[in-house]
Amino acid sequence: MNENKTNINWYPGHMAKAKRLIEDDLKLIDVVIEVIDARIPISSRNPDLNEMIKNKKKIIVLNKSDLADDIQTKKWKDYLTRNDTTVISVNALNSNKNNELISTIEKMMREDKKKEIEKGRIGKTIRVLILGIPNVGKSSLINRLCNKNKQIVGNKPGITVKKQWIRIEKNIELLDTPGILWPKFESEEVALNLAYTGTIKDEILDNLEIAYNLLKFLLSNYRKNVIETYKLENDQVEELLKNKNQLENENIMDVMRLIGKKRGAVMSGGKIDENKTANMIIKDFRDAKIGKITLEQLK
Ligand SMILES: Nc1nc2c(ncn2[C@@H]2O[C@H](COP(=O)(O)OP(=O)(O)OP(=O)(O)O)[C@@H](O)[C@H]2O)c(=O)[nH]1
Ligand SMILES: [Mg+2]
Repeated sequence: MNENKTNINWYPGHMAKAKRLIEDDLKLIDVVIEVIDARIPISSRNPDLNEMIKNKKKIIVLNKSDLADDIQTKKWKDYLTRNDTTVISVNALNSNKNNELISTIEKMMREDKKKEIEKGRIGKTIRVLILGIPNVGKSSLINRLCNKNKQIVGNKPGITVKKQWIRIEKNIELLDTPGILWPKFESEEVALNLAYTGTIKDEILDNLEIAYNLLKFLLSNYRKNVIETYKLENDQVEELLKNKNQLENENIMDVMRLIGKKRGAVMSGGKIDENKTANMIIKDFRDAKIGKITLEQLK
């Protein structure tokens, strides 16, 4: 990313505040659901939260699995499963995994419930904390689980601004929370992954640079998808990428301009509108128009 943009403030004050508010409620929580993005299972895990939730029962929800590569999602599911962590892949816009998620919560709490009953307490509410980075689908998941559009959702980060309890079954309550990032990303790769998927506000990013890096990844890992989506000629793309007379990044920009031309992103005078093309590629990726793509891949 260029220098001006690397110093962007993607950890606004409300995130630090949200983290403190969640910490206040932790003692009430029985189970933590960490919602992550199936397209970026590592970059979408907030390292700051591990310490906070280390003694809790955990479920990892690999959300947006409808947008991710199915083979990769299966691999990530196995990779992330632990003794104390169950992993479920879902599409929060579709309710067919609701029962699996609710029965997993109930199964995890079975022993505790038995103890409560022995003590003469019946019907204790199970309290579940929903955590995750912005725009990952926390509120959408809650809406599916309660079969109502109770929570406001939206395709940009920072939609939920306060924590809120929502009862989904007679004895299960969920706590929706604002998406939280961490103050310093470990690498440029993590920052880019979060930018591609719409976790960081688009207004503070350099879209041309984001689209360039995304296209570079797609051309190495999902070239066939790119060629089919934009109806390009394989030979022409190969030739542009092999051009030794200029730097590799210019070769990739040539492919981007070719895509712009194909899609009619042309300015008066015939020059390709690079910004428009960049925004289109980012949008096509987010809408899965280029296919089901996982950005962090397991072998
Ligand atoms: N395709 C797809 N889109 C999803 C899925 N889950 C959520 N979305 C979309 O992702 C966007 C963000 O969803 P939200 O539920 O608002 O995300 P959030 O995690 O609550 O975001 P914040 O409140 O900003 O932290 C919305 O446009 C949803 O429609 C999913 O599984 N698949
Ligand atoms: Mg939300």
